[in-house]
Amino acid sequence: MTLTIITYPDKQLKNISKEVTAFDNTLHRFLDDMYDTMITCNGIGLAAIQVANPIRALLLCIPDEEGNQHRDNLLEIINPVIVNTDGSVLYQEGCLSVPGFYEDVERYETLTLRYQNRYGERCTLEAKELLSIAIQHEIDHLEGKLFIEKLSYSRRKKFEKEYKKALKEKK
Ligand code: QAP
Ligand code: CO
Repeated sequence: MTLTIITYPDKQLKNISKEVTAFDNTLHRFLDDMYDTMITCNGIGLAAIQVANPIRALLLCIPDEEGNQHRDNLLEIINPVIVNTDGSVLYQEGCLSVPGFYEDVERYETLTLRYQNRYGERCTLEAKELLSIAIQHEIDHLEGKLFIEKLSYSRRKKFEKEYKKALKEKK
């Protein structure tokens, strides 16, 4: 089942998501619905708050070299904590909750992540390249932050202008 993605400037996107404590069937069904939603909407990452559920859960499915996504590469990340970071990189990011807008954002180049999987088992992963960037983008959602908040004043102005124009044209 696909869920509805909420988009900027919906205030719910500012909510701080809560720790997951129940690793039960309700969570599993919700994660499955998040996956259907992410794939249907052509996303590589999705945080639970983007479908209006303020829990610390996110999905990532990074495409292979040919640009294809495989369910085997799906990461279901719950209660994540970044424990180590190194370097910095610029990458042109987008977001399913900010459709049609892409801008360069600075992120850590590599990181170590501790998290739980859908069964509550504790996991650790080392991330670099697009996975590292995507993890940071999605964890920001859990803190109520969007990538547009990391833009310089002038780029944020450019965003507000373009986005408002696009919203008007949609209606
Ligand atoms: C977050 O973003 C991300 O505007 C995931 O019209 C972004 O999946 C991680 C999307 C960049 C790392 C680097 C955006 C789809 C998808 C749009 C997404 C759109 C359709 C964004
Ligand atoms: Co996003």
